[in-house]
Order: sequence, then structure tokens, then C-alpha cells
Amino acid sequence: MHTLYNSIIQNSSASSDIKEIAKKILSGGRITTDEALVLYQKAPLGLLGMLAFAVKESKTGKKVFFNRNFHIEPTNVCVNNCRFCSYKKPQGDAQAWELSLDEILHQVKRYKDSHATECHIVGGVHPDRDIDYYCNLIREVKNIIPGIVVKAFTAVEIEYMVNKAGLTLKAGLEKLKAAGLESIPGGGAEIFDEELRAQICPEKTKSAKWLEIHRTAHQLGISTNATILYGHLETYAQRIDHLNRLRTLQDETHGFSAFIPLKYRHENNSLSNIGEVPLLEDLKNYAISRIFLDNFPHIKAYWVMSGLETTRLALQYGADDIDGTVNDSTKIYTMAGVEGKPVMTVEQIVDLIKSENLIPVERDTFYNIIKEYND
Ligand code: V47
Ligand code: SF4
Repeated sequence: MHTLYNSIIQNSSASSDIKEIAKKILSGGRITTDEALVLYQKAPLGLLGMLAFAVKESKTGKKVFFNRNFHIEPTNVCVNNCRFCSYKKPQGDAQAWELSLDEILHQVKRYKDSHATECHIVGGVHPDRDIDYYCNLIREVKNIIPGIVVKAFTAVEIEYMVNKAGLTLKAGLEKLKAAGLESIPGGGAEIFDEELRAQICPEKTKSAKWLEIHRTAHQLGISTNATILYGHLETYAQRIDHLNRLRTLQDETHGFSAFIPLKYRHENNSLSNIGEVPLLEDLKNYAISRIFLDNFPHIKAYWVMSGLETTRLALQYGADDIDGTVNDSTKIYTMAGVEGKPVMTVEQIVDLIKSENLIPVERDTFYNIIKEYND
């Protein structure tokens, strides 16, 4: 396989430094931050796609993963004021919601017979909710749907509830784990560069703390994901710095399952005037993420955020997971301007993956295979 790839590189019009980096990638080598910058600045997109696909193939072959999931968003009231956020609304606003436990559980009951294997719970950082409330919520969800995996709370929500309870991070996470928390989503990472972070989300969990929360979760056997928010004010060097901090932590803990690039969507927030980056930038970013994060098992193209066409293309640029059915249960991206309802049937997901000549694989949260659709 690599003989073919190598001859494509040899015959490509790429510069000699790019060809050297490409050969290193194909022989399983790890690229440096400087090499990643060269790729961002001048590698042809077609070559990046080929390299990222080769890396993806060496990890998961032709498989592309998805799951059956739904989201619960308990509230969009939040103590923070991230400039890119279209979701947070002040208490009492017509678009604000603060669901009671009963209202949330009423929603959960709707998915009782949906065969969902994962309940994803994420919301704003509500000033009046505490860790006991959230532990109770996890237990009640599991009472209603026994066996479901609860993947819940970004590091930002966790920092707030643990501090409020006066617990150490380890004790707080242990308490959540004892209540049934098995996985933590990747949100809240945004961009780690301290200066830019202070501009776009000044009150949010600091970068070092975000990483510490994920490190502690990994040490307790809680798997987590990681994200980057890209396409706003960041430079390529800042994206690479972000990836590098994640790669370094993953070398230490091996606790991350998936990396999810999230493209900044510009409607209804205070950064709206900067617009959105074009599709080519999305594909480049998927590809370089796949190549650079050589120790991450999965790269997820979150279809709800990227839309179906970009998701389909992302599968040729290194992504091997497209998230799940979602069941029309999240509002983060519709409020930021993404069109269409966030729901796909299993059949639609399977067709989308097959249309790229790849093999759809239904997974659970931990990437255990539930069913391969390889007929
Ligand atoms: O941290 C907020 C992002 C994230 C906007 O782990 C925005 O499986 C784009 O992390 N444009 C939360 N993005 C969502 C998240 C996530 C989603 C799906 C799956 C998983 C997983 C994690 O949403 C936030 C922030 O980076 N976000 N506003 C916006 N205007
Ligand atoms: Fe709050 Fe999250 Fe929105 Fe930031 S992105 S304001 S933490 S809901």
C-alpha cells in the first residue's frame, strides 16, 4: 500500500521539504510542531488528504464509527460569557431554559426504547446547581435506561461544581464516577493559547486546569474526548500548540478516545463579524489533526456541527467517526446558525458512510463494536 503512496509523493509537485515530511508520515514517524506548520502553510490539500487517510487506514482500516445517542441540555444559563457562544442566555430571557429534574427525566423517558447506548449531558454553568444535583441526575438517567453510558459535563462544568462543593478535583470526579459517570466529552478546550483564550472566553477554565481535569479523569479510568474550536481569531501556530498540548497529555495517560475539531459558527454571537472559514480549511484541519495526533485512536467529524457534506468529505481527510443519531436533542449549533434538524437515522448514517466506500460500524462510547454493516 505504501509503495503506491510513496510513488504518488515522488511524482507530486510538492516541494522537497513537504515530500520529506510526507515520507516520514508514511513510515509511521511522528511529525514535529515545525513540520506541522509547514503542512498548514504549504502542503497541497490532495496530498494532505492522502496522508491523513493513510494514517486513518493504519489505525482503523476502512471502518467508520457511529453510535446511537441523545443529548440532554439541562440549561443554557451560564456564569461565563464566551464571545463565540450563541447558546448562553441570561436568566429570564425568552430563549433561556432551566429544566427541572422532572422535566429532564421526562425527556429521557422518550428515549427508553430507542436503543440508544449513550446519553450525552452538557449545558451552561448554572450558578445554582451543585454536584449532588448532577450526581442525582446521572443516577436517575441510569434508572430509566439501565445500561446506558452517561457521557457528561465538560471540564468547565466539572471545575465549577467541584469548587462549589469544596472538593478536590480527584474527590469530585470520584463522586461523579460513583454516581455513574463513565466518560467526559471534549468541550471547553476551545484554544489553549492563554492570550487568545483570555480574549475569546476570559472567565472560562484555564488551559492548564482543563488539561488537569482530563488527566485526573484518565487516572481514575474515566475516558474523555478533546476538542479544538477553530476558524475564529487563531493562527496556525496556535492550533498546533493546542494539538501539541493534547498529544503530550495523551502520551502520559492514553485516556483520550477521540479528538473533535469544532468549526466556529458565527451566527448570533459577539464574534459574528469575523465570518466562517471555508471548506478547504476544514479539510486541512481534519487532515493535520489526524496526522499530528498520532496517539489519538479516533478523529471525529461531528456531523451536527460540520453539516453532512463536510462530514462526508472529512472521511477522506482522516476522520473515522461521525458521532451519532443525536435524535434532535441539541441546540448548541442550531442557535449558532447551522441549518436543519440534528437528527439522523441509523440507515441515513450507514448510507452516508457507504457512499464513501467505507464500512459503517456501530460502536458504544468506548469504541466496542456493536455491529458492522459490511454487506
Ligand atoms: O466547548 C460553542 C463549542 C463545544 C460554538 O466529546 C461552538 O463527543 C462552534 O464539545 N461555533 C461543546 N462551536 C460541544 C462539544 C462536543 C460536541 C459533540 C460531541 C462531543 C464529544 C463534544 O461547542 C464548546 C465550544 O467549543 N461551541 N459555541 C460556536 N458558535
Ligand atoms: Fe457558557 Fe459554554 Fe457558552 Fe461559554 S460556551 S458561555 S461556558 S455555555
